[in-house]
Amino acid sequence: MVLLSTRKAWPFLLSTFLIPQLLCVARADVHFYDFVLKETNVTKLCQTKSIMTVNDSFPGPTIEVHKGDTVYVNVHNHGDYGVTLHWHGVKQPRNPWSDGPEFITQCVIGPGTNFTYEVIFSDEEGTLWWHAHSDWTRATVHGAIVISPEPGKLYPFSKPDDDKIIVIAAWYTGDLKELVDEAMMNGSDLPHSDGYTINGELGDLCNCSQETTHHWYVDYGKTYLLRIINAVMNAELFFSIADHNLTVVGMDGGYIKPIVTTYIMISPGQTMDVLLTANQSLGRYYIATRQYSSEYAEVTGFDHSVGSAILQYRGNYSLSSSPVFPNATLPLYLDSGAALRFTNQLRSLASEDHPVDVPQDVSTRMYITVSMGEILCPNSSCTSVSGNKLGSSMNNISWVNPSLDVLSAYYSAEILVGLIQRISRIGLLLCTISRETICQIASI
Ligand SMILES: [Cu+2]
Repeated sequence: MVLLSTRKAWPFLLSTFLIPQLLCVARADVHFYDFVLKETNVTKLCQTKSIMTVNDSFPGPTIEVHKGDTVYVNVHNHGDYGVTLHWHGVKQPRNPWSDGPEFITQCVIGPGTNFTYEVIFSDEEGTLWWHAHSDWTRATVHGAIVISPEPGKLYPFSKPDDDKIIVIAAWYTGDLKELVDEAMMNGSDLPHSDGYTINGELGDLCNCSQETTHHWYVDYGKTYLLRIINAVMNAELFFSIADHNLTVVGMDGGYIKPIVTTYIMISPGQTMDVLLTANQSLGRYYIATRQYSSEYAEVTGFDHSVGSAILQYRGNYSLSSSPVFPNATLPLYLDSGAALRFTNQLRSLASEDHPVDVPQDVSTRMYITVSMGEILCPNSSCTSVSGNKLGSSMNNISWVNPSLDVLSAYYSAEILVGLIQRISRIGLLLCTISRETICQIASI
């Protein structure tokens, strides 16, 4: 047997094992973004108000990566209050410090300070989004994350001709921070929105919104990949485009078995990848969204407005007086049947190239109760209808903002335990060396 010296072994090892392996590994890129958080004046529903934005835009900038890339986002807070950002659906294995939920993995990024997030992508592919994670700041501080297949890899469907991002958000005419603070103080129901925006615009069905309606221009015959994001605070939405079929191919950063449908139902925080072929007569068609509520308005009240945008074909033709509306395909508010018919079809793609490893063996069963109840106010003195405060809990424990984020508290506790273990180990060693003299010092 021939032994190689360490120095000689390196080139041999490199050429035999490492270089071919490196060539097989796809190249992961690193991207850098600067996000400047600041207040910006916006006029909607005939009223001007100031909202928190990133880089002056609503919705905020899109992050574009390939599967497996890493992104560094330097967040500069030029706003009036502390905020954190969260990378919704990015799993970030072993990287919890960059996850972002306020008081869970970090304290707020204070006004006048900055913080750099390291966002590590692993098996996500498709569409996700990022958003603020402090109180209700995510209403206006959010944007899309587009994750393309690794370079050289294909989609599990024919390559679309183009992409189109659609971000749906809720609009509140009042100062949202004040409204939420007031509701939290009084323990009353949280604010209901006054309209739904598509890519930042309410659409011409709403007051004072005629001029600013979002238009999406398409070419006849092309197939587009719609990346739809429900960025509203707390409402499920129906979504439909007049006279056009939708083929849902992805959800929450993963692929699904294709669903051909005339509408979707999308939950808050959810994303869907949808193929649309522009194969109808040249003209204008409404893209419309409406809240799905399983409760009657008299119970909680909800936003009855319809958010809209316009799909418009390019070409020479005369425009009809008004675009076609998806009357037949956009379900009504209380249509639970339509909601279930859609959600019952959702299945992971689970193909050889896109496996889904669902654990088959359950080792621990956990019982989790999420509930909403009332916290009694003395003599029903609170201002809500019942005189008490609404309160939510998990396993009967409510959340109170701590002075230190949970992850730091956990990490510090781990360090403390480690330190104590190390000290006691040193103490033990010293005791063995000179039991009589040093042990006394170590135990002080
Ligand atoms: Cu989220």
